[in-house]
Amino acid sequence: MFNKFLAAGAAVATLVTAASAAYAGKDLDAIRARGAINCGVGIGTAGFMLADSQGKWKGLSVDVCRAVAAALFGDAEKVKYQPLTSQQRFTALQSGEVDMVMGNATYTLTRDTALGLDFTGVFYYDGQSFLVPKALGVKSAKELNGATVCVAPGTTTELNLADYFRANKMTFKPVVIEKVDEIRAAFFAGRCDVYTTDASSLAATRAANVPPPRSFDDFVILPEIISKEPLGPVVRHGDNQFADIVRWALYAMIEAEEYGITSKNVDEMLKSDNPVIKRILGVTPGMGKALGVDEKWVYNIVKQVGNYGESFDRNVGKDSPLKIERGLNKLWSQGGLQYAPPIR
Ligand SMILES: N[C@@H](CCC(=O)N[C@@H](CS)C(=O)NCC(=O)O)C(=O)O
Repeated sequence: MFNKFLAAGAAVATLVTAASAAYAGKDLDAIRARGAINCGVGIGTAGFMLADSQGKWKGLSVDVCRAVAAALFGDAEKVKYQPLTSQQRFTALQSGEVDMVMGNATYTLTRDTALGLDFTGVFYYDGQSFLVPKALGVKSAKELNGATVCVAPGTTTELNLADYFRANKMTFKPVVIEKVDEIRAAFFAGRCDVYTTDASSLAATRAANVPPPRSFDDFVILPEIISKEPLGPVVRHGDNQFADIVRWALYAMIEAEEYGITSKNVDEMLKSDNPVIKRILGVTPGMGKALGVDEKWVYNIVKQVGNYGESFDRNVGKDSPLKIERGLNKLWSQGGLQYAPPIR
């Protein structure tokens, strides 16, 4: 009787091994051989993805690339950043120029299917809004009939803009510009009345890009959020194991926040008696093996990058110039939408 169960167990074990071998794809092999991840990011948005004066990339989006590198190589520095415009990003991913795109890519059905890509989660729940000069005296997006609107091509922004104006029986004149720094320059030079994109990007633009003598207070973000923009990491179809690593690197940041594991206390947490924490940090082995990375993968992410809340606060939240509220990006246990499936 017992032997029967053992035999059945052995058969399952063989199946599992065969399945994981089949999923180890060529992208992951190439990344391992190269010793670094090629991460596509934006051109430059404060708090999310911006190279400093030393050329070091920083931000909440950048931290997800770093987390993937920490999981894969035990070293968050093993990333090569490739700045891409909204028009270039998905082609660069399809052609293999980058392994993942980590910026402000909205998770949509067509991108996830017809474009041959896979979204692995949502690192920031965003929505589209409008930035206007305060001097315009506009208080609501409903007052924008006839406005000239600066917008980037190849974006959900462009599509939502048309839908919103049509639905509200208003007209607008689009000024379509590919590079984000040129859009901002056009907007601040008055070539358009309004700049529309994700509210996060508008907050960054308002906090970091207003040319003097005007400042933050001379601009307002209108209250309407006209769309859902769940921003996620994106990979190509075809390498499930790499997709899994990208997916779980972000979940690990979120799960670490939920369990109170921070970059400051992670060494202390290694001594925790909590079985969940022991499993997350690899003190009880198994999770690393299942994912095909070192058992210390979450430890390395949290130690080198921080948990999701730490990264949020430091880059875009209360400890940053942007001061964005956590809002929808609070953990589910605090009324938000950030929810990681269990690491078990
Ligand atoms: N969530 C939108 C993103 C829109 C987008 O990429 N906007 C550009 C131009 S406004 C941007 O913010 N780029 C930031 C950067 O390149 O740093 C989408 O996926 O289409």
